[in-house]
Amino acid sequence: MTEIYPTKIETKVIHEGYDSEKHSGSLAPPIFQTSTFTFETAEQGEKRFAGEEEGYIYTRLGNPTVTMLEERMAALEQGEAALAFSSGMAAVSAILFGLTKTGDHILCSQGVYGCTFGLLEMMDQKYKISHNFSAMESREQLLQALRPETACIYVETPINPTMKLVDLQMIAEVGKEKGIPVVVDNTFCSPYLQNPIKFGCDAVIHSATKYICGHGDVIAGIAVGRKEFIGKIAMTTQKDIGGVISPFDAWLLLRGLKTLAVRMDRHCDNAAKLADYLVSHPKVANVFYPGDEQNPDFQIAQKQMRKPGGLISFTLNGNKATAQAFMNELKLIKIAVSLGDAETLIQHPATMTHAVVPKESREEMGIDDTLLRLSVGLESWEDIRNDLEQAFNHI
Ligand code: LCS
Repeated sequence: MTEIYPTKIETKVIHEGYDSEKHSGSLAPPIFQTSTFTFETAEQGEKRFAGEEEGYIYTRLGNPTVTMLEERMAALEQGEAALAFSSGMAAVSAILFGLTKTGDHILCSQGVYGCTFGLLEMMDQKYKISHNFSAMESREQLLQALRPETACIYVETPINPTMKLVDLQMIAEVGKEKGIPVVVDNTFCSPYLQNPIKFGCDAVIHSATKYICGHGDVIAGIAVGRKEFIGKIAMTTQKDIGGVISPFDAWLLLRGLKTLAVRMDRHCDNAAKLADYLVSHPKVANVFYPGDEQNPDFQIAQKQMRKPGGLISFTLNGNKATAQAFMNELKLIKIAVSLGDAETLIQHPATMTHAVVPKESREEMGIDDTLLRLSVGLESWEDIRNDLEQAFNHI
């Protein structure tokens, strides 16, 4: 189908990976709600297990509805192959365990999602796979942070929740020179805003729970990369640890993806207006938004992101109690973790998503006690602003 027409991402999110002609003309993809697949003969079963014949075996090893999602995601991220998981963390852990062994080292961006931090700590304590963090602000700084045993460069950009950026092209070039795979968690952008593989990175991870789903009703993850690498993950960490997605959740993601482009445009337009509002608000100390021309990462955003995204972090003049009081005054905006939903959500990273990170490490990452993260939703931006305004008036 790719050869016939869909070339632009707005079209691919709707059509890629599904051909209604092969499914009785059903416009919506069927849900293959089955755990296993029958073989015509014992010999056919033997061949499928031996990898000598194409075909499904058991849903932990593959399922047609899941394949549709994987093909769509591979195309959207400009990768060769994709794998769907039961959560973003299942994807992160499958890739990190797949790339490392005892004695190896992982070099991370200056900040990662709290549970990724927890996973890295566990890998260090239980399996002696070490890690450290680098701001990766220049080629020299990155080269200095690498070790002979570095087996993976792991990057979030924008970083959750500080919104700092990492130059993907620079990292990919260093990774290639040194023969170290570069893995990018692209959750904050979705494939509509940023495609790390295009810049030379090796693999992309998503918490599909967020923009890919878009409706706050699924927990899921995706990994995209070269066919050989993804095939190896499928047959090792994914198959044997088993964090696979259900066919129904894969179907919900296929449905959510159809509106990804229009949703992202609205998230981004709303966020740009609200960032302007927050920057000029006297009760706001700092705004962290890659579309702000004063942001030190503005040039990187221009280079690698289609638009600056739907997330804004900001600090308040005051302390933790001020931040919590502000949240408690909000009426339309919901206090919740997660992001990328239709509803505008606000959370307090120091006590929520990044509470597992020790205070000292949180401060190194730039997570202040007054830092709030706003996931701008699809509502009228004026209604969101009015809610923020009335809450500011109460603190
Ligand atoms: N990577 C990033 C950048 C994330 O933000 C998250 C979840 C994950 C991976 C893990 O994905 P999950 O297993 O939850 O699908 N981030 C969350 C957040 O910021 N608030 O709640 C969850």
